[in-house]
Amino acid sequence: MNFQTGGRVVFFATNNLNKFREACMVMREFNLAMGMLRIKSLEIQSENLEEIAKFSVLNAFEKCCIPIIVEDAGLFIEALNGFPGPYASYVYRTIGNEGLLKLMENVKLRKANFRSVVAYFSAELAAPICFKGEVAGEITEEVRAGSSGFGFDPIFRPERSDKTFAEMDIKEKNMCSHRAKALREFAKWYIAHKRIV
Ligand code: ITT
Repeated sequence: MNFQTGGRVVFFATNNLNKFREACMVMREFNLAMGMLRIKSLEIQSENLEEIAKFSVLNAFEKCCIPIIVEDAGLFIEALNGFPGPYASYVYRTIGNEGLLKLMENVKLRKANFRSVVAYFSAELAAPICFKGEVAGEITEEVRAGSSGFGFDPIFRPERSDKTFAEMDIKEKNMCSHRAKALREFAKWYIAHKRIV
């Protein structure tokens, strides 16, 4: 692979193709391209998404030695005191959407939010830099899968929308998603920092 890209290609260490597709579309808004690096970066257990993302990006950088981002997301459900939070991946794999809906049976307060932290690291930096995004919404009463999305998308309906994330296409999800917001903050910083347009 040729890494002489003049900084116009941002490399994203992830194994999640859905996250990568969403990120590519956001980067295009800024005239940046994105490359996917399927590096299995270590994830620490922590209640803090920023801590997890910082650790992961340093670990990814050690493996690839090029400027790199990682993104860590969590779903925080108010009535469950923030569960599953940063443990979203494990909870999705174990009890899944149906299991979460079961935990929410007869629960009237269905407020939840998705949070995202993008962490960037390159050799020029002393420490990773983080960018955050958040979207408020609620957990639906049933799975509303639509034709798009992944993970908890079929049970999360963002505020001011009739649709779940899974009922939206990527463009629509990116208009309000936690990930798109964090990535836009990153892209603005990156362009200013790299002095590219
Ligand atoms: P990486 O390789 O990038 O770490 P991952 O799938 O492990 O991919 P995260 O740790 O960020 O990604 O997210 C954990 C899980 O949370 C993810 O597997 C989904 O089940 C869920 N999730 C994250 N972002 C989501 C989103 O935008 N919509 C729905 N579910 C999401």
